[in-house]
Amino acid sequence: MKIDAIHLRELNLQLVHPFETSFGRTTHRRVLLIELQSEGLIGWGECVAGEHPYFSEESIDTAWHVLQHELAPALTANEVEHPGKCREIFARVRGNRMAKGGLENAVWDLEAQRRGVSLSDLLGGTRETIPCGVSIGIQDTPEILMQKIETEVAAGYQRIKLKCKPGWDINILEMVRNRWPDITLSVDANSAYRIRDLDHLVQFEKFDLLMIEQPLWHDDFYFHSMLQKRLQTAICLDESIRNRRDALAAIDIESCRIINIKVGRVGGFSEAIAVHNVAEERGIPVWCGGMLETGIGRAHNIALSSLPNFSLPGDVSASKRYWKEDIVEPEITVSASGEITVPTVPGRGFEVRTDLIEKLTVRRETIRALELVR
Ligand code: OSB
Ligand code: MG
Repeated sequence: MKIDAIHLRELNLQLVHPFETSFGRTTHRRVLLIELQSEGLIGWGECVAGEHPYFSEESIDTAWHVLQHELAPALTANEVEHPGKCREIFARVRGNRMAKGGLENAVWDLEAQRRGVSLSDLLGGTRETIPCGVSIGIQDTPEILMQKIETEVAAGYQRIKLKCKPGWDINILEMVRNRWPDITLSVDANSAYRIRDLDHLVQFEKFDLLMIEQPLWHDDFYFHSMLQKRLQTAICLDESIRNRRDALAAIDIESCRIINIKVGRVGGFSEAIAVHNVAEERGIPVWCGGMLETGIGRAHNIALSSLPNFSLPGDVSASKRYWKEDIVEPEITVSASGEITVPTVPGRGFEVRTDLIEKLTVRRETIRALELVR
């Protein structure tokens, strides 16, 4: 396929509820969307880099820079026979995986339309529906948290994940387990603990958690492996897993027993599929993480979650938990049994509301293919 033009846009969107993790609170999202124009079709991608480089080294501003000056020019200068070729085209740019992922996924989005197949089919998906969980942030009071859990359990979500940090952990888990002894529960620390907290973390065992996500350093395997040896509860790695080789290393030294796959964190669908496959070969279940995406990133997460080894409920939930008005139509909804139906129509299966996007755009840039090289 020939890419004629790449449009970058920044949207400013207010979250319905602020989202707080151990590294900070988000009230608004600055969303970087990528629109690919190719032979009369339009592919969309969402770069999930945050407002600040707190979850990873990237931020929306670094991603914008790398997309505009490196990745988009490289893509328009190349013939792309298959979206899987993007990794090679982007290879000389080190890191910057969220920038790469946003662009690569737009190519997959386009390719699904070109071939007239669903994005799920193109990626190798097999599930008709995906199981959904929710990630609930740190709240101002435990009472507000209890209310939120009640709402989400009543909505049918299959797994509740609580953000935790020192001072918002054992006390909170006691309260939650007293009220809901049987729900599937997990925690995500986003690297809030150190190995010196080992005895403290061992106390999490009594809450019968499905997993403890990324308790230690964001770039660590070794100390997670030490910790996993001391815990019955499974450790799940998020931040630490950047690619297939990381997944292999983490599995081999038993740093984790579960892996969270975020397509942006690993640099796009190709690498996400590679992580999925290596985990599947070694009997390690995976689930799809979220980054407070709009409907575009969410549609892509749904397609990815339809692969066979995504056997645990993910953090992919309904649009209305994040946005008053989502930028896709229909918006993403979750059934009373906590499932999302995977679209079977060609492409991503959710139409992009370009009028609304136009209204929300605060910054834009276009990179065109050079006619000379054609
Ligand atoms: O660690 O999974 C995380 C949001 C922003 C950054 C990191 C994380 C999260 C979430 C939210 O947990 C998941 C979602 O609801 O999109
Ligand atoms: Mg996480």
